[in-house]
Order: sequence, then C-alpha cells, then structure tokens
Amino acid sequence: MSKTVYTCFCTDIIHEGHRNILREAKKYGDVIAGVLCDSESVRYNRFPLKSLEERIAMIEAEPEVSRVVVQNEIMYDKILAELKPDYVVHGDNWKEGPMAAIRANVAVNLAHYGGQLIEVPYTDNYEVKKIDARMRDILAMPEYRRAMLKKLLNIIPIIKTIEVHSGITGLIAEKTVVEHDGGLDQFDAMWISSLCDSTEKGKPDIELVDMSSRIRTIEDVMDVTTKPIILDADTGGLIEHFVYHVRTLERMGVSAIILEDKTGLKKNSLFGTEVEQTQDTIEHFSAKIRAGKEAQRTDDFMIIARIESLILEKGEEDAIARARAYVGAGADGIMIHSRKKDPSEIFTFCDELRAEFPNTPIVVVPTSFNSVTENELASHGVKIVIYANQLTRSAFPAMESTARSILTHHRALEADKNLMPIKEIISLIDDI
Ligand code: SPV
Ligand code: MG
Repeated sequence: MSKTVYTCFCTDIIHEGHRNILREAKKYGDVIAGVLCDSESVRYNRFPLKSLEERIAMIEAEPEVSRVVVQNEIMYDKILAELKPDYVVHGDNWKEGPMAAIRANVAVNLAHYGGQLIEVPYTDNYEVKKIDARMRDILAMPEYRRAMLKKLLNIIPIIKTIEVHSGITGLIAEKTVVEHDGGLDQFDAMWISSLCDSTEKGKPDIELVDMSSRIRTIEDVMDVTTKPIILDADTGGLIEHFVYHVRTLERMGVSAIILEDKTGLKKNSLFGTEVEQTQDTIEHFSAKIRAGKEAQRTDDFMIIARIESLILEKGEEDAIARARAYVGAGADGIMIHSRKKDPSEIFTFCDELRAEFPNTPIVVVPTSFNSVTENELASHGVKIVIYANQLTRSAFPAMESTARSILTHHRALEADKNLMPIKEIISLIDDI
C-alpha cells in the first residue's frame, strides 16, 4: 500500500514555495492537502482573500494532490488522529516565533503513531516576498477592508478589537501574534478612539479634534495595515454634516462607525455623571442614524448606535427602549457602555437585547469592567469587544519614565534597558 503524506496550506495563492513543498511531498507518497478553515486563518495568518471553496478548488487543481481536506484547527491533534499520514511535510520556517508551537504539536502527534516530519527549506526569494506583499496590498484596498468586519461577524464568535492612533500602533495591532491555550491568536480589528486620538494630540476628548484630523489618523493607520477599522465617531455632530462624513469614511474603507447618543458638548463617558453630559432624544438620534444609513452606498458599511443610558444612570429600561428605537431606525449594531467595575448591568442588557434581537451585533468596551473574559462576553451575545485605550495608557507611563530617567541621570544609559533596540523598531516597518 502506498504511503500517505499530509501538508496544510493557509494561502490565497499557490506560488513557487508551495509548489516546491508539493513536489517534495509527492516523493514520499499520496499527497493529502489540508486547507486551513477561515476562523483559524484569521488567527494564524490573515483574512483570506478567497472563500474556503475557492481555496479548496485552487489546491485540488495542483497535480501532486490526491485529496483535499479542511483543517479546522491550527494545531494538528485532530487532523493527524483522523488521517494518520506516514509523513507531514512543512516548510522549515516554523522553527521560531509563535509557529514553533505548531511544529512542536506536530512532532508530538506524529510520535504517537510513528509518523515522520519532513521539513523543506522555505523558499524565501524576491518573487515569493512580492506575492505576499501583493496579497497584503489587496486586503488593504477600501473595498476589501471595508467588507471584512461584516464577514468576520460570521466567521468568529467574538471580534477582538484594539485601539490604534498612529502608524506604529496600527503595526502592533496588525502584527502581534501570540501562542497560548493550544492555538495562535491576534487582534481582528482596530478601534480609532476619540479619547486616544485626542490624547495623542494633547487635546481633551470633547470633539475638538475635528474630522479632517481624525481622517489623517485613519490614513496613517490604513497606510500600514490591512485589518478592518471601527471609528469612534463621537456624536457625529450635526446631521447635515454627519451624512458627508459617512460618505467619506465609507469611501476610505472604514468598516464601521460608532455613534454616541449624546448631544451638545460631549465629554468622555468615563467621567459619567461627574461632568455635565446630555443624552440626545430618541427621536433626534434615530433621525441621525436614518440619515447616515441613507447616505451610505454599500452594504458593507455599518453604523453602530452607542447607548449612554447606563453611563448617565438612566437605567436598563431606558437603555433597552433606546436600543429598540435605534435598531428600528436602521442601526447595524448596538454598543452598550458602563463605567461600573462589575459587569452585571452589561450582562443584563446584553441578555435582554439578545432575546429581542438575536442577530443585532452587540459591542462592549470593558475598560472599567476589565475582569470579564472574551468567552464570558460571547456567552452573553457580545460580538465585538473593544480594548479602547490600553495601548495609549501603556505607552504614556513608559515614555514619562524614560523622560524622568534622562533628566535624573543627565544621560540615556539608565533608560536604555527598557528601550526597544533601533534594529527591532526598524524591522517592524515594511518596505514597499
Ligand atoms: C473612546 O475610546 O474614545 C471611547 C470609549 O469613546 S470611552 O473612553 O470608554 O468612552
Ligand atoms: Mg470616544
């Protein structure tokens, strides 16, 4: 009986490197090729440009491949237990970084039944690099990027979103991958926070930083990333202005905006009732949502209504009544905010909303109730979690401490142990 060889792909295009792996694999027996499913592709690599069906057809068309299967988990336990191939073939580029955990997992699983690992030298030439960069460039195009958020809602249980306010924070959101709990993980989307965009400019979070400036920040982030963007649109301003902003943001490739039901001089929600804040009327805010929905031109763009009733201590009933009205006005999702440490009021709201509107995405920002886990939130129907300010809050004390150290010691030596080497900083930045 001929031997079997297994190799898994997570790619939208077959290039010389993949063909090399397939040719090598064929030397050992019948090749079963795996195609990594969508939900694991976004955790392991990036958002797929092709559908699963298209990726399967692409791999099936390769002459060395006898059979294609879908691999549903990045770790190989299940697929190897099921297929028991004599060999697993993989490029040798997984010896370091988060991918090393997958390599170790394959080795353990092969050892269970006496399978063998064949590592093929990774094809790291100019053409392969160019193809990879091209895939990234396509994903960053407005039409692809804009559509990604809605697609993600159907692919993964909860969308993990991190605040970004510049090219460099965008790169951190784009490139940080960790290995934990037997899998790899990364952020799915980026939040452009009014608080952090303002703080970055040394300005208060009162809608002082205007849309032209916010757009500049979005452009900086978009220039170097591919992940979908959710913009904190504050109150959206005057309805007559808001509709123009919707057009601009949609055209740029922003996937969603979150519009807050406050009016007049907006202050940051985390001040709660300590400062004067006015909630908009249901009628006026609903009219704003309706106007925005009428202004947009694609089905991809989402307008998410943010309810401030719990922040302003107006109670659950008011929050639910508003959610009902805003969904009726066309809101594509509801964000509920709270500044309590205990998440129970958030859970109560989510459970109620979920029962009434099973398909409306719920968004939360667990800054105050930060002990909740993503799994807990997902179990209450939350679809998008936003870590709204943590990158800014971690950078500020680090920078301040460096400034203090240099002032204290009249030199930079003492601060240096906490600094990222210039070489590492530079390696974050991609060439075109
Ligand atoms: C922001 O990040 O600007 C927000 C979330 O609006 S919060 O600061 O919690 O109000
Ligand atoms: Mg804000």
